[in-house]
Amino acid sequence: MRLALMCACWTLLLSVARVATETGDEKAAGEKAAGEKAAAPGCPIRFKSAGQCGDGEECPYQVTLPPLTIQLPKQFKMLEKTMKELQSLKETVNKLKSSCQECRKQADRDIQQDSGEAVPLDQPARGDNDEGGKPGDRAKDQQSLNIQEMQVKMNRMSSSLKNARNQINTLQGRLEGLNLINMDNVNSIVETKVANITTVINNLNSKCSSACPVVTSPQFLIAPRDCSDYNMMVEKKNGVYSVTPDPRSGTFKVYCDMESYGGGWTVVQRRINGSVSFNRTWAEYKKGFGNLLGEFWLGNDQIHQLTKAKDMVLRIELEDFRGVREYAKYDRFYVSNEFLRYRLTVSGYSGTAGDALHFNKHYDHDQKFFTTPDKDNDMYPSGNCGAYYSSGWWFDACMSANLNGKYYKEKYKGVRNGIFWGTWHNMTQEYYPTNFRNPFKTVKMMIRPKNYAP
Ligand SMILES: [Ca+2]
Repeated sequence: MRLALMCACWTLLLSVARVATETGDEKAAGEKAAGEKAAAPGCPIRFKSAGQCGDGEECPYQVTLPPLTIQLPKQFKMLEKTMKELQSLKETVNKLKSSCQECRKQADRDIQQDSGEAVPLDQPARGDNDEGGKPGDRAKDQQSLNIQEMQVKMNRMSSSLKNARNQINTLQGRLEGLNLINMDNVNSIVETKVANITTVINNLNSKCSSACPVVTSPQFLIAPRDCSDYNMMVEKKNGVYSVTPDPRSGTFKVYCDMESYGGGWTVVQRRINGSVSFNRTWAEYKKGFGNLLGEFWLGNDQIHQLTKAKDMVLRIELEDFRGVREYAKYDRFYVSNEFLRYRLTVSGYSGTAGDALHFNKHYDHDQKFFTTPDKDNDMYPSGNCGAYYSSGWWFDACMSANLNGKYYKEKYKGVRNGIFWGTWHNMTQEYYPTNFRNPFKTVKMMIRPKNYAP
């Protein structure tokens, strides 16, 4: 609540000061001063002495405050409204009361009139036995007629009441009927709609089963994410297929091995004849190079997308020129994106070729970044392993495996920059730089979802 004083009060203070300087003896002077202040325009505050000051007593001055304006919250409007309504109710009640009293008076008057004329109804009917003759018979006849009229009226009223009652009953019946009809309507509408929908669905089903082409599996409606998604096809055939591991990154072609070890393999690298150089730049390894039907690197971006879309296993197939074939399988294989420099995550070895990717604590390719001859992300501080070994790979400092090395068709000496797998069965023979290095005839790196069921 906010109080607003309507007058500027410095004049009041001035007045108090002036009056306080006056002596209490001069009552007239004090009154005059009060008179002056009362006459002052615009300020309704009044200050006047109401008696004489004695020694040690307080002067009996009076202060008359101006009217205050008090602003009340909105809710008080409701109070005002309620009061008004109450007032109008009161008036209505009073009117009703007075009209009631009027009615009562009228009724009393009517009763008095009736009692003056009425005859008890249980008296025998008159006029039939003693016609004419006696004085007052006419009056009696008149009374009898009046009574008959009243009876007729009463009968009419009674029948009217009965009619009204019947009408009320009829209306009540209609109302109930309407309610029932409404519910029935709703039910019937719902039932009709359901029936219609069922019919439509049945029609569609019957049409589809007879006319539509065979839809084998809803998975075919979705773009295959890797070669394993093509496994539902009746004919499992090796070849180039389109995959979409991540719809945002688009579709690209891959070579699918649909025959080896249950099929469903997406091949990420292959060496078969040395027709394609793997001494390539970062940009080339990024988007892939070679020929999907021959030798190729699928591309680091594509490998990232594939290994990100599903948990993948990696299978490496190796064969040397002596006809020895071995494999290494890893239960987990993931390649990060370019921002993380295509870091390799590989673990869970099984196979026959040995775990060359985790050779020992000095040569471990797990969690290593990708390095190319033009981009050094390796662990070797004084040089670029990619440049030294003419390859793009997840070099440590530098390597115990490098499947992207040079393709030698014969054994070679010097820098071990050929395709290399450090746990190969005869590797101890080529330990010294003066010894011959054994080349590999074929290499294949392929991936498949971990939960794949052929
Ligand atoms: Ca380096």
